[in-house]
Amino acid sequence: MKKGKEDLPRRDFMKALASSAGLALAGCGQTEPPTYGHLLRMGDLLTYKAHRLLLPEHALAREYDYGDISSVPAIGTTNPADPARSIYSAEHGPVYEKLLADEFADWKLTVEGSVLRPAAFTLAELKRLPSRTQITRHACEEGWSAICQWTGVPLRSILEAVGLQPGARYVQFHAYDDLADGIDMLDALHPQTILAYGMNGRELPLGHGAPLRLRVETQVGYKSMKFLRRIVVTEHFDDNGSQGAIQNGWSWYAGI
Ligand SMILES: Nc1nc2c(c(=O)[nH]1)N[C@H]1C(S)=C(S)[C@@H](COP(=O)(O)O)O[C@H]1N2
Ligand SMILES: [Mo]
Repeated sequence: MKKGKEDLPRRDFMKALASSAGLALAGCGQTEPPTYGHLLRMGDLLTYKAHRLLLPEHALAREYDYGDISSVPAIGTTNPADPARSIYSAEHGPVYEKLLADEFADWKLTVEGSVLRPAAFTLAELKRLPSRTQITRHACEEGWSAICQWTGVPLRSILEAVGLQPGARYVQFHAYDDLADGIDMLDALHPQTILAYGMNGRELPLGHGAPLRLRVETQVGYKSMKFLRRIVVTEHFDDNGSQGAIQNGWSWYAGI
């Protein structure tokens, strides 16, 4: 029997669809975001492309007034030194415990990868850089939201300080509970994307990611990584293997 269009197996059709969207289905690792080779992630890709197409490059998330500030629960990891937590790193947990005991005097944020001048910043160094304070709504993927004031250094300033290599396209964040996740360069250079060390006018509390957390105001809650230890700039999309936040079934791109 001649193979007509109708006979094209569904799998082949989906493959054709995927490759027409410019995706490599076979093999993982270096596929384009945010499907990383999974057919079921096609919806994520549509959201990503639609946002990138329709929204002005650096459209600002809404900022609120002091009076709007609400209480905010501490969610997920609230102390990376606690082995009883569901996410705990036997390697980084004990390191965090020591840093916490010394009030982060020896803490440093490493910034490396596709950069011209890899560096490590102390908290004092970060606080000496020009800061940004913003009152924004944190929207958790689980359905709650809260309004909070964040103070920190724009990620853009750090990337400018270390200098991006020409092929740099993604920024990956590594935390003390061993979670890892990334964002693209557009979100990384967004003026409201900050590395926050202050919350509601005080030092960032332990449960909320001390001493430094990411705030990505253009995406939902889990993209704002707490307890930062390392930033890696990459040329290719990276799902961060078993440490990747997307292994929980979350979307890599969760724009709002
Ligand atoms: N390192 C790390 N970052 C994290 C998490 C986590 O468990 N570990 N939880 C995420 C989720 S799901 C949310 S909603 C926010 C919660 O931030 P909060 O505890 O300040 O409310 O942090 C995000 N960042
Ligand atoms: Mo969340």
